[in-house]
Amino acid sequence: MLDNLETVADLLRDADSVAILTGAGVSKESGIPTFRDALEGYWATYDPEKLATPEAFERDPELVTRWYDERRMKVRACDPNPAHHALADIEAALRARGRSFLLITQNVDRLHQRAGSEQVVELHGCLDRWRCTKTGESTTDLPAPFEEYPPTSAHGGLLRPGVVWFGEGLPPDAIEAAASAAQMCDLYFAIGTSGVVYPATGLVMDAKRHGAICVECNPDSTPVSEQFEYALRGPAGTVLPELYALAFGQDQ
Ligand code: BV8
Repeated sequence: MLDNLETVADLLRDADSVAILTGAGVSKESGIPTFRDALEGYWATYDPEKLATPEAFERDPELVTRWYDERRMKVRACDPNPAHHALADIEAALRARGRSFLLITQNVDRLHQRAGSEQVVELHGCLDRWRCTKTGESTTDLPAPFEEYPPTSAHGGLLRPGVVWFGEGLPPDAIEAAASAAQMCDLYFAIGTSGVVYPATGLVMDAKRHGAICVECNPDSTPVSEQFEYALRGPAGTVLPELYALAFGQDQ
């Protein structure tokens, strides 16, 4: 058993309000490479942080929309893994006890929602939603895969992915809900995130400033690991089902 797992399970069972930030590591065991894993195949020579920008789209909309459409199709072919299901189970167990819960994700794959998570805030948008650069209208009702690159809307405008690129502001309602949950919670988790992207990574400082106990779940340490009272050093797909069973298993 991992160090700290029983202690964290006790904290989770007794928490009044829980906020959880997830990153690409939670989807790794679904077969989706993490954001900073070396890109595969054709994309191996590209830096995702350079591709995920308005400048890259401006410079080469065909390249960028191909990359995002390949990721959109890859995600559709993948399924939620035990980490996603355990997070949905934890949410249900806390709700059954009248506790508050928010899942704040940086992920753009919607696997949390496909696993049954309901209280989910998407800080960085999602791969299924694309926006017309001419009208600003966004939709998820799209051919999959696109027939042409860059895809265009019915209004003849270029379609761009409905994600937040580097240098773009996060959806105000999303970051406000996330910051409020971090400030109100008494237990905060960061799961499967490398802790390098802001403002998402900064949420742990909000939680700490307001007295929350903070737990990091990641096989590796991160640049913000010292902000966390507890570390669960293992893969989310193993750690989270064990955490759920220890915290709530007997009562279910
Ligand atoms: C903004 C969508 C301002 C696109 C992404 C301070 C304050 C504010 C901004 C900044 C700041 N400092 C710097 C900035 C600028 C920038 C930033 O943070 N740069 C970094 C690189 C230094 N931030 C921004 O630009 C943000 N915008 O602040 O704008 C503003 C305000 C108003 C008006 C205009 C502008 C926008 C950031 C959003 C960028 N978009 N994604 C896409 O997906 O293509 S971010 C991208 O990184 C992904 O969304 C990803 O989710 C996110 C974070 O990465 P991780 O999820 O952590 O994934 P990663 O691969 O890095 O790590 C995976 C981890 O999992 C690893 O630690 C690994 O050990 C672990 N792991 C592996 N296997 C497992 C596992 N864990 C558990 N279980 C396993 N099995």
